[in-house]
Amino acid sequence: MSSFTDRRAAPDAQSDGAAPEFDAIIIGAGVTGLYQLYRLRELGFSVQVFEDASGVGGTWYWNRYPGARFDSESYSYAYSFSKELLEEWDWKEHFSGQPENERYLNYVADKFDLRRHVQFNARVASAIYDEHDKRWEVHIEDGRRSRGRFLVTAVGILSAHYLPPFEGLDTFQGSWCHTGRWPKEGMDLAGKRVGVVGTGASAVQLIPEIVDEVGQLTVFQRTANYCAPLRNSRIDDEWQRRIKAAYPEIFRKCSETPGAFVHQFDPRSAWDVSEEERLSQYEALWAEPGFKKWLANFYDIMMPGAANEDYARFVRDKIRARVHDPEVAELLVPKDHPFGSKRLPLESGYYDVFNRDNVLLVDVRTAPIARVTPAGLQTAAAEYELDVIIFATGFDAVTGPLNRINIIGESGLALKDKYADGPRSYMGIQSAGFPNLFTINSASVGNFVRGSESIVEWVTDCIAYMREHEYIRIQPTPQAEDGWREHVIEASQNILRSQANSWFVGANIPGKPRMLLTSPDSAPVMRARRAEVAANGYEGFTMD
Ligand code: N01
Repeated sequence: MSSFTDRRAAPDAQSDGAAPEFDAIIIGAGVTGLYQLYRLRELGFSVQVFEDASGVGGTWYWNRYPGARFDSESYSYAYSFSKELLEEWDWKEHFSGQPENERYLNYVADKFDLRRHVQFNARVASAIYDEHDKRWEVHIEDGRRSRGRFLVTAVGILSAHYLPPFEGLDTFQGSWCHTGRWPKEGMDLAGKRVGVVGTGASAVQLIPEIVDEVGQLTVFQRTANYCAPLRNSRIDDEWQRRIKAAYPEIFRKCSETPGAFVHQFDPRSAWDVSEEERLSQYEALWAEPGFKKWLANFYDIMMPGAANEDYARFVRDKIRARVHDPEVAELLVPKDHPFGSKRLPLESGYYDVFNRDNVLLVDVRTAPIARVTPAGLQTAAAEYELDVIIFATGFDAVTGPLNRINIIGESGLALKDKYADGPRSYMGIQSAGFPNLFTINSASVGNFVRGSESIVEWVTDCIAYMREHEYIRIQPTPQAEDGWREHVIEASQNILRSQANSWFVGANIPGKPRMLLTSPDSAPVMRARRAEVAANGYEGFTMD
């Protein structure tokens, strides 16, 4: 089968000093990278994947903190491309945990013989576009190099972990880690005085899992979150049969919903029904597992306005009812952002933790963390002695993992300079001046697996189209890119995801420009938009 490389340098050419050549280089062997590799290889392209970790899995490799698990139904997070895989794999829990998710991705890598295309422990330092040869040259930190006609960054949206630059961390006498870089060998927490900084989805999963093991737990909270019960359970044989029979229906449902989740909004407004009926629906959904209470509720709850605030009141009361000490309860009740404006953490015993004698909640909004000391953490009000500090402080989302690689396009333009005022791309997929670079991590919406599958398929079709028509270079026109940026800025003004200071808009990272980092459009709209662009001969892109 013909490919784009002319084989001047065969894939094993490293020994004579020349960089091996491939049709495509993929950065990342997580959910998206593995599928992109599978698809391109299926079409006969030569592909090299570079992965920083020692194994596959991406998010599910790095986030091995106790309690890490899917917050969407496991079966809605499965790859849909292989009926055989769907048939073979038994999800053990409705919301599957990190160890099983990592096992699943390893199973996929083995089943489809993907591993031999992946170089592990290979952190990409830079990717430089060679304008003369029209190829990307990728440099690994340890000196390895490879060249590819196409470069696909499957680096995830929440992979660049963020550690606030607290002074004094190097003086701390205890041990510390970030949830997104939890050590493979685990952390020794038994009987220790443990501090957790942050109360986002990671901390909300972690805290109830470790509370029995630690001696004393101190939670440093800057912003209270709305959290709802996960209600996880094992999948029994009968459920397993039902899931397997329902896969086509599950994927069809996901393809129709705004966030590609399995739940569909109630088409009624919260005000279409009586107060009694409204409350009864709130209660009924609250008793259900997963995101139903968020994504199967009255449609206007997920829009800024009165219905959203009505539901926020309901959730606040649910929190108050769980926490015995009214002062602690009030601290845990969010009041400064709308419900659903951040990704809703799903909890399993989170609020009950704060009823225990060995748990202390520290408000670092009124008395911020000033520094790390040799003995613990110093806030503006007091010093807290700790043996272990766990930073559950989030991620430099979407653009962070790209900016940590030195990506240089045409005329020496650095992607991080181009992104200095927020991302500049066409549909999140490509950026002008960076030919043949597909930033697929930036284009996903909602349920990550569902979202990324369709992007991978679009990129694969695009590369196949180029081969068929003998094009060797694609990039968006500056006009298409400007139009997309204007659209993102305008359309994101009035959606919930822009209303809080979260990673959605880069507001969790000091100094990062505030802009919606993913598409403001729903998953079906994005899919239709991409399909139309392709059907019109890749309108908005130039190919030569
Ligand atoms: O990170 P976060 P996360 N001083 O950014 C606090 C996905 N996810 O890792 O809110 C004190 O939400 C910060 O405080 P504030 C999911 O999409 C999915 O928890 O900025 N505190 C906040 O409390 C999620 O949205 C699953 O005021 C500081 C916390 O650190 C995304 O990952 C599970 C601070 C960071 O919360 C990120 O979640 C877990 C400072 N200087 C995560 N700096 C699933 O279930 C930061 N904080 C699939």
